[in-house]
Amino acid sequence: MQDAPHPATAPDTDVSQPWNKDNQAWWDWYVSLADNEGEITAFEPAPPLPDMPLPGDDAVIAELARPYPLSPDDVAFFRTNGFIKLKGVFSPGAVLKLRAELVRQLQAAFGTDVDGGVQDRFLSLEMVWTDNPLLRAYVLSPRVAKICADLLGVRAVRLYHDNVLSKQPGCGRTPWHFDDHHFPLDTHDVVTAWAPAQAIPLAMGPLAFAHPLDVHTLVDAVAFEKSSTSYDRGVAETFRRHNVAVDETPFEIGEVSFHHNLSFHTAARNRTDRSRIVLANTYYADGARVVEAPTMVSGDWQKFMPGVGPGEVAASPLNPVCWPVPGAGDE
Ligand SMILES: O=C(O)CCC(=O)C(=O)O
Repeated sequence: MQDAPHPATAPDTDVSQPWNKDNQAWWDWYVSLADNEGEITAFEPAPPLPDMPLPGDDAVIAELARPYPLSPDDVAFFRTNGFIKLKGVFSPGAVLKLRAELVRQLQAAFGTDVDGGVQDRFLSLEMVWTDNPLLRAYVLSPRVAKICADLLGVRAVRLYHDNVLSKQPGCGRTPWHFDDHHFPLDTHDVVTAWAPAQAIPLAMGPLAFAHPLDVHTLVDAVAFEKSSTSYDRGVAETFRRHNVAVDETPFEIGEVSFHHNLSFHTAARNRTDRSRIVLANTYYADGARVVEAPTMVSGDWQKFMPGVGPGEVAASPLNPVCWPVPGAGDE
């Protein structure tokens, strides 16, 4: 007979309770689950931001509505690998404008100079689109949402939520995970558009993807542990043992990645002197329902779909259809 685990060392795997703090507290908890070795002793200078005038709002809004030339090879790559990085989704001007607005929002929310040196933290803001017309154009962008619908092969996608993510200089790794764990939706037709608000060199911690998509099955047996780095270490060790390929490459300005909710991903520490600011928006196939039993790993999900309960269709006023554009005759 096997010994029962000692209570002091038993893994802490029960995530069945709801998350009862805010979204920033969720991220503070989540990044604490990453394995980080050693101190960062020297910070690399980040590449300079492009020196150019910011475009006007109307020009950016028009750009964000124009279709992107997605090829059949792009779609095939995404379906095999669970992610794709596409260059030129945003113009350099649209990226600079996004960064300026996100820095303003982060500074207002956290009362700190977001670009002012080492702060070690992973800052997050959500629901920035509801009362900010410029950010709404980025979050509800027909250009981005059509890419998501075409990658998934679905007719219509809704917004799950927006997510402003600022990995401050000195902040540690993002632990290995897949988003199926996070989003309480009963579908796998879910994709996140991860849009950097500057170029991201390797030293800044670009999002990195294990591939092909089905490598998630290799780590099904790794138990998620909510108060240690053991899940992150278990996934990394399993991927190493199976020689799983990982795409960890820089993002050029305007490049956006798209990942499926079964795609395993991670991001390295930010070893540069500038915050790594990203707008990560998640979209899902219209018609999806909320799962019966969301967990604490789904964080503040009710804030993103108010009034929608477990088992119900996820279609609150905060989950608009982003593609096809409502009222544009393509519905
Ligand atoms: O920005 C990061 O480091 C993590 C983001 C992420 O995991 C996601 O958007 O799915």
